[in-house]
Amino acid sequence: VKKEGLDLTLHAVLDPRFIRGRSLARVVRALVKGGVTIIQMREKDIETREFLARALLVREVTRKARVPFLVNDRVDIAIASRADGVHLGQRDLPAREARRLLGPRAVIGVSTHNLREALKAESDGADYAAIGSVFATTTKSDVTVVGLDMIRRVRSRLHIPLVAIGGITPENARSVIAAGAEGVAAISGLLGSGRVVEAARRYRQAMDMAPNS
Ligand code: TZP
Ligand code: MG
Repeated sequence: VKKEGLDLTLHAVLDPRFIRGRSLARVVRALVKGGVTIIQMREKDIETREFLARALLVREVTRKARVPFLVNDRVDIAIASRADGVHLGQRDLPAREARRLLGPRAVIGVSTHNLREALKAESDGADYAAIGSVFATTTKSDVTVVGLDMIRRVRSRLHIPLVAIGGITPENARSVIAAGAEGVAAISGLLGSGRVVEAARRYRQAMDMAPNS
């Protein structure tokens, strides 16, 4: 997948707590069918071998669907699974180091919470910054809610695309885009119900109707 054409509209984060007993491949196929434009795999409590096995499975499905596949935190898993790139937190490998390891074609995103972190991600060579938590969420513990104002503030100073995360629903997605985000990322809103295709379609409809899309 070429970065120039990278579509950040709807970023699905696969969190195992929201997959539970379901088949990972089926969930990914449903997300793709519903119109997500990026799939990111987030595994916090898993051994490396198992992470790689699951990543290879997601890689297989996303390759066929031509949807970019990113691995959260783990540059090694991204390389081994032939992912398109990584999504890094503030305590993970710095984007600059990830870029050295992955090369110019890899997609590198960084989680940020304020203008300073977003500008640092940009100067480190990230392709996009995620900003959050925009709204309240119970999916991640101890998050700081930054609100729509933070999107406006960061957007006015940042040159790379901005993705909003945290409590984003089809209902509030429009406000996030209006504030300046290029796309949205979601976990519970996409995976929290048994109807993943429909959930993704609702987000897509909201995004397609949003002001600067
Ligand atoms: N980073 C900031 S908020 C968040 C992450 C990973 C959780 C987003 O989950 P949800 O269910 O879309 O609010
Ligand atoms: Mg991380």
